[in-house]
Amino acid sequence: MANTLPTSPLDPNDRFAIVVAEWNRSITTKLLEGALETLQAAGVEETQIDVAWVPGSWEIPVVAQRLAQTDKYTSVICLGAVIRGETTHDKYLNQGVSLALMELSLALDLPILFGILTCESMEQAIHRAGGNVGNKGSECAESALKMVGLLKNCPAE
Ligand code: RBF
Repeated sequence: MANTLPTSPLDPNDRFAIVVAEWNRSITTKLLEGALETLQAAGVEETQIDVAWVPGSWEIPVVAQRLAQTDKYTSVICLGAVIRGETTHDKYLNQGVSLALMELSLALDLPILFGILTCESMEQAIHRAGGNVGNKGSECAESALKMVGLLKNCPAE
């Protein structure tokens, strides 16, 4: 029988940082609300959560990196909404930010969650920020909780 690595329960010392972009604030506020509700429903106290607002999604990685490097947080949740415009700006934003966050997560061995919507339209974003496709901020927080619990049982080395 294969051995399934267990998931540890939350610890009062677990701390969560949320980095959220102001750009498309009507969407990102909902993503943040979803993330906060999910963390708190799982038993995370407000005092265990720090939120940092950045101007746009492009600025998320540097702040996520700064927070992740402190060793103060068990997870960093990144929230933003990139919506395609008339130019290819969104492509560079999405590629740059997604790659930076993945590299950061691997380099620091920390769950850094990618909760940045990459939408074709505002309508798509509304659906994913508490609309008929759920709340991706909330789903991102659920993933953070699972990763925090699992990594405690993944052998290091
Ligand atoms: N930031 C976002 O988080 N979502 C966007 O959809 C978005 N679109 C942008 C479109 C243009 C043309 C520009 C110049 C910036 C946009 N930004 C967006 C802001 C970006 O993340 C960053 O804050 C600025 O480029 C300053 O570095």
